[in-house]
Order: sequence, then C-alpha cells, then structure tokens
Amino acid sequence: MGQTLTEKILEGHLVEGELETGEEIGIEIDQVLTQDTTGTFVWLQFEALGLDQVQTEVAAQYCDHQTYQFDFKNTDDHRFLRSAAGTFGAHFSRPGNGICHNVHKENFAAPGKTMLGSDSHTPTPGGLGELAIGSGGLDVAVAMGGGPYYIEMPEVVNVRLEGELPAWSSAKDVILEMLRRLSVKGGVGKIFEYTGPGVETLTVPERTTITNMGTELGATTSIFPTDEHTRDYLARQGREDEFEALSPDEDADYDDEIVVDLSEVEPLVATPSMPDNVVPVREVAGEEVEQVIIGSCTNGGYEDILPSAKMLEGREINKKTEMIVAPGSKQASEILAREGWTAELMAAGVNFSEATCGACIGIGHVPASDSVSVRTFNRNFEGRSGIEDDSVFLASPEVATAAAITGELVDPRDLAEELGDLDAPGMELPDQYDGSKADLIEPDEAVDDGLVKGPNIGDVPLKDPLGDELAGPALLRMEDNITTDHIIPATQDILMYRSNIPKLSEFTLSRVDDTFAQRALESDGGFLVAGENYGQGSSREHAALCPMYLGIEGVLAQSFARIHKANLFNFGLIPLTIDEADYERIEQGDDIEIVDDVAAAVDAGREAFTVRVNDDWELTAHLDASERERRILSAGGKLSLTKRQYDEGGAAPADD
Ligand code: MIC
Ligand code: SF4
Repeated sequence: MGQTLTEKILEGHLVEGELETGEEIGIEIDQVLTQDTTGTFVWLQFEALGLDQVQTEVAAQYCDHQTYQFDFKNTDDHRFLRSAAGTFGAHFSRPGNGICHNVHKENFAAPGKTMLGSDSHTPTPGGLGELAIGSGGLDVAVAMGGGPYYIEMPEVVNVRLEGELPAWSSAKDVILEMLRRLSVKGGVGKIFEYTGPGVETLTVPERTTITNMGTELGATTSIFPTDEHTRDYLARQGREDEFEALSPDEDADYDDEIVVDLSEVEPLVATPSMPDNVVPVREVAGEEVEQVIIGSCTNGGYEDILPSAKMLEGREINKKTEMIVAPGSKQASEILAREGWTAELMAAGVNFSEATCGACIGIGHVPASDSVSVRTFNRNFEGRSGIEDDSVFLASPEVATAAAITGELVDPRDLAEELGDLDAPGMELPDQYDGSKADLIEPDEAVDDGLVKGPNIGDVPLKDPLGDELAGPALLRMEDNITTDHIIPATQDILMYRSNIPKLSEFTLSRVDDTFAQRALESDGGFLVAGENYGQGSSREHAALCPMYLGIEGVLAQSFARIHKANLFNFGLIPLTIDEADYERIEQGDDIEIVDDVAAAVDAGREAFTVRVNDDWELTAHLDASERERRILSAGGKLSLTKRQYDEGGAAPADD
C-alpha cells in the first residue's frame, strides 16, 4: 500500500514510534516559529532549560500581535525578543514587518520540511508542502533546543478537490465549506491532505488560505502536494532552489475521504460567533454592515488585497461603512504601494493599517456597539473583536468588499449583475515579490548578545510534582467550545502581561466569570468543569499556565482541543474526560475528589479514575495519556521534567 504525503514527510523525520494512527510518535523539527505574545515565554523557558543555542535549521521570532506598542510593556517584550533571538541564534522580524505566518511563508516555508510554531495558525505553509504544526511555547522551546516533538499520529484524511472555482468564489469559501460540513471539532486528531485535479487550479496563496484556516476545524495540520504553482511561487519569492516535488503515492491509504467539487462552491460567510456557523451569503443578504476589514494571516496577502482594490477601482465605499485594509506583511504593502493600488484604495475611502494582527484580537478597529463587522479573518469568537456582544462575519475579500460598496451583506454575483460593470477580480500574483528585507534581522546580523529584560518580564513558575490526593471544589462549570480567548483573552489591556504571570492570572476566565481568579486564589486547589472541545482556538500556553498559577489541579471536560490538552500536560494539570450525563450532574461548587493515590495511578498507567462528588456520588473519569505525558504530569509539568533530565543526563533533549 502506498504512502500519503504526510506519511512520507513524517517518515523522513521520525525519531521515535511507528506511523500507526493513534500511536505516539516523536519527530525531528526543521523550522520553528514564534511570535511576540507567545515568544517571550518560549525564550524564558529556553533559558530556564539552560539551553544556549538554537539547533533547528530555521528559527524565526516575529513581532506581529502587539505592534502598536500601546504600553512600554509591549515594547519591552519586543526588545527582549530581539535580544533573545540575537543571543540564541534566531531570525528576528521587527514589529510592523508583518504577521508571522505571512512573513514565514515569504521567507522560509519550504516543501518537505517540518515546522513547529507557538501559534495555532502555524499550519499555513502546508500550502507549500511543509508539514507545520501549532503547539504550546514550551514544546517550541524544546524543539528549538534540538528535542523531538511528540504527537499522537493523527488520522490522515484525503480531501479530494474536483473541478474549478467559479467566478466570485474563492479559497476562503472552500475552507468555509469545510467548516460548514465538519464543524470546529471536525478536524480534531486529523491531518487534512488535499489531493485531486482541483489542486492544480489553486495558486499557493489560495492554498495557504485553506491550510491556515484548517486550524478552525481543530485539525493538527493541513497540507497540499507541490507542483508548478509551488515552484512558481518560490521563484517569485527568489527561492526557486528550495522547490521539491512532493506528492502522495497513487495508491496511498487514507483514513477517510471528503470530496469537494470546487465548481459548486459558492460565496459563503461564517455568521456570528463561531467559524462554523457558515451559510451562503445570499441567506443573510441585506444585513447592514458598518465595518469591513481585509487582513489577517488568512486573507491579508497581496493576492487578497488586490481583488479588493480592483473591485473598488473608480468607486467609493458606502458612506455608512468604514473599510480598513491591514496587510499581512510589509512585503504586501510595499508591492501594493509601488503598483499604485494603495492610492486607488485610499481614493475609494479605505483606511490603511500597519502590517499587524491588530483587529483580529481586538487591538484597534473595535466595532461600534450593536453593529456588524465583516472581516476576512479566521475567527469570530464572541468578544474577540474587543466588544462583548459583537457581530463579526467572516468572508472572502470579494464578499467583504461587496459589503463595503453597498453597506450591506450581498452576494458579489448579485452585486455584479446589479452594477453591470463589476468584473470578478480573479487571482493574480505579482511578477516578483520584491520587498525590502530591512526588517528581518539574520542571526549573524544580531545586535544583542545577552538578554534584555524590562521590569514586566517575570519568571517561569514551576508546579510541584503531582500529589497523591487531588481534591477541591469545581470552581467553574462551563459550556461546550470554550476557547482560549475565554480562558486568557488577547485584547490589548491583557496582552501586555503575557510575560508577567501573576498579573496575567488575574484575568483568567474573566470573560466567563470575573470572580473566578480571586475565588481560585482563595481556594486551596480546585477544578474546572467543561463540556466538549474545551480550549479550542489559540496555542497560548498561558491558558494552562495561569490556571496552574492559581492552583487549579485539573480539568474535567467532555473533550479537549489538541493543543490545549498538550499544554495542560505541559503545566502539570490533569485533563480528565467525563461523559455527558456526569457533566450534566456536576454543579459549580461541588466538592471533587479524585480517589486514591493519584500520582501512583498516573505513573502506573491507570486510565479510569473514580471521582467522588460531594462525598455523595461517584463518576468514572478517563485519562487518555501516553507514557511520556504521564511522566510529564507526575513531574509537575514538562519544564520541571526536562530540566531534571538535562541536569541528570547532560544534553538529552527528549522528554523520556
Ligand atoms: C490567535 O489567533 O488567537 C493568536 C493570538 O494568534 C494565538 C496566539 C496567542 O494567543 O498569542 C494563536 O492562534 O495561537
Ligand atoms: Fe494574528 Fe489573527 Fe492570525 Fe492569530 S489569527 S496570528 S491574531 S492574524
């Protein structure tokens, strides 16, 4: 039986285990990526581990989330990151140079490589045949030190693309269609491998829109084979020599198959407030729109802004609507400016932002109260835009621009018919992606030698080894699909404390219950209880680190999102699954006790744990953990364990 592309790449990087679905494997990592809000902890942990030199082929530190530097704490973080990159040997991308995924795609993404990144949209370079996975920062620090990355071998799903996209339908609609079919949980434990004749109809930027937003499916990653489009893209970026022809075997054996006929994909939108609330635009046409934003790591490239500029050429946006273009990278800004499109957009009434994540996490351009915002982003979780009861729709640049023209949601096909002179912009790449490299500092150009820490940059807290008795109240009971934006929001007022855990912890779960942090501190231990898909969304390890700092012992949930579950292990919190009936029965405030010699049972490989509630009734909870994860848990977290191993055995970088 032939191999999938995923298996081929993993096989070439396998250092432990076998490529059997569900088995834990350890893989060698070629490239790592970190950004400014997770990166500070990556480097603090790299330092705490006693590591002194990056070992991967490429390590890149980007500054993209808090580029407006509202507070000296943001600027201190950036200075610290520059000093860490310089000291330890990573590339440093200055604030304003662009979003990590965009700049990485332009400069480093390469076929056949493996990558680990401390951002959930790390899978973006899958559009160029790179196997890229998002993880918590500690896993990135260990990989950067040369250690393998461990993961349960996911199922590999064949997404067979047929046909060709019709005019006005775009790559964004393809991934929205996937979300419509599969939901935000549909990709958990899976890698989506795109194949079929439709692949060659999509350019690399279209492919990376799809791989980027595969994260919203909960997928481990998504990947495309490489072909002439890949070679062409790399050539236009001046990196043709990095091309490698990669494809699955014809008789590759997949765990599942999904067929998407591109010719039937129509303009779609994700309605508030989940990326899988997807409907055809026509179903919600007429909804008044006060704000439109083109940008983000999903659709902020030159190839996403150009269609918008073409649609607006010679027109003005609706008087009731504001429109912002936030390019994903400075390279995109530079090319648009040189080609005259920036002036064209400005003349239409568009406001330009610097290349940043910005509005995607509520930093700038917060929508007005009771208003609709249409964005080309990937997430519309409630409150993420910076206002609690927001109404954010996710759409393609074409749909978003049509809304800016009319001031309401409209299918661009209907608008084109109505206007008579609006042509479908299509997909166009620049002849050369020629932008300045001034903002990308190579390791050998480093200006720092030694870490520069401002007063807000704290220490890495460590947890005690797992105890034999775990008991405490159910401090908070939550619903399904709680996101890491609920656990630790990423808005500007909170983001500046990412390097200061005591302060950041005060905001833990404040979006669910603003008394939680104080109650947790006052309680001597305690548990979180949640429904399905707990911790979906971002990779931020702070969503595990802060509950740990507040004394939380574990989480009882119906199911967990992949990266968050790994982060819970990494910080020594026990993630236990419970069934729906027990979840329904537990109430907030109930006394929870995990019965008998917990640490010994974790070490011994026990899967089923008796949980006594209020000394009154019992339920069975399950621990789904590999041997390695059990060792991490009982050591009180991965940092403690890895540090101990380094101390005892010298350079051993692995977790075992
Ligand atoms: C996000 O899109 O939620 C973020 C902000 O990029 C996060 C990273 C973070 O929390 O710093 C992510 O996707 O991992
Ligand atoms: Fe930035 Fe938004 Fe992309 Fe996260 S999803 S990396 S916040 S643009």
